[in-house]
Amino acid sequence: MKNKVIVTGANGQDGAYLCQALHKKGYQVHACIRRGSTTKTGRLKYLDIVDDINIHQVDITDYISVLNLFKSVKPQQVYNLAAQSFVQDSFINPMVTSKINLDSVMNMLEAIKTLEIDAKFYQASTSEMFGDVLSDPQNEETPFNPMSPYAISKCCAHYLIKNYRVAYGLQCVSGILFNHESELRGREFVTRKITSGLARLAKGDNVSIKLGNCDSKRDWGYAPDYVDAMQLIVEKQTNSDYVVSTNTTASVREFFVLAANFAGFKPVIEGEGVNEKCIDASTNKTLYEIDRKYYRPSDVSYLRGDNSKICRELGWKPSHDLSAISERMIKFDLDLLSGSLAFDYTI
Ligand code: NAP
Ligand code: F7E
Repeated sequence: MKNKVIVTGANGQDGAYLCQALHKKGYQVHACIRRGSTTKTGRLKYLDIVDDINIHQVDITDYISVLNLFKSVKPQQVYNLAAQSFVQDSFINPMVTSKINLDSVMNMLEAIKTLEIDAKFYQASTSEMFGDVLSDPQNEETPFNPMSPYAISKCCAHYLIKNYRVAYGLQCVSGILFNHESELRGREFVTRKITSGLARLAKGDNVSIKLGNCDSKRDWGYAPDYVDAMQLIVEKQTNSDYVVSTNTTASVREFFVLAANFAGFKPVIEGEGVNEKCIDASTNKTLYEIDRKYYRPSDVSYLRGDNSKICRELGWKPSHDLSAISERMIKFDLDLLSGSLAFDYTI
């Protein structure tokens, strides 16, 4: 009989790639999405796996719904990827963020404990937990210093996982993943906002991209690599947490320049602070300007991971550098605009 696996957040960036990878490996995939006025399966459709997996409409903040899902499926593995994952929104909606990112984890751990299911549980922890970093680079031993309601909700969930592991012997692990991007990244995140905006400008639009803090530095990797890491963490059964990163760091500005070159522009940065802008030297077109509305009440200014534990113990390594990631994303966004790809992940 096939191993059964539940993936929450299945139509998110990571969830869709994970469902595809697990299906290819022969797992019976139970994809959990939340109910809406339309059934949102856009990314799963794009990856052409909707008909190969079992889709369940479950709001993970509701304990009874989670209990019923776990009772009916009796999974061997659970990957909890569902989240209110947009840091900026967590300052506007801190309570919803906490309910989705923390209470739902409690619901799932309680369901596994109550039903006495022999399942391995994976939690999507995040480099945002390191926040205003207390050492460099950041690894499994680095203390947390969160800077947003999002990061705080993820820290609490992270400690909850540790507690259920120690107190009840549950097989639950966390991957502390640094930023990872792809063609399927949501458009509100800065990399995709940049590549979709540049594609629009390259096709003749004249409205510049509005950005916030371009000094922010992130350790950016390629999402399918990180989905591979999640599976290694679960399948190798070490019951230990792992940092997943590329060990490099780049600013939002540096990402923009890389992507703008791939989109055919000659980007030149002018000005400082709120007066900073980027001009295309060939056409004099403004590519980006700063809009204070994208500044966060408190931001994480610098992240760089240390992936030595997962590389050494599980044999993982990243396959794409930032240049390759931005090239892929630009190509995808240009193809989308030229109509050669039919893809709408919002439905
Ligand atoms: P994403 O694209 O935002 O996907 C999150 C998914 O969760 C969405 O499909 C969303 O559904 C779903 N969801 C939200 N609330 C729900 C609820 N109440 N019930 C059921 N489903 C719900 O995020 P991602 O980039 O794939 O990230 C996956 C996970 O990794 C998240 O937990 C994120 O916090 C974490 N993480 C991400 C990164 C990164 O760089 N991508 C790094 C570290 C950790 P809707 O589409 O209906 O909103
Ligand atoms: O911001 C700055 C912004 O929203 C990156 C999530 O997947 O990764 C992601 O969180 C940086 C920040 O990602 C804009 O201030 C400048 O410093 O793309 P982001 P994030 O906040 O790092 C972590 C690991 C997760 O766990 C999260 O779920 O870019 N920035 N200008 C901007 N950011 C956005 N979104 N939009 C701008 O216009």
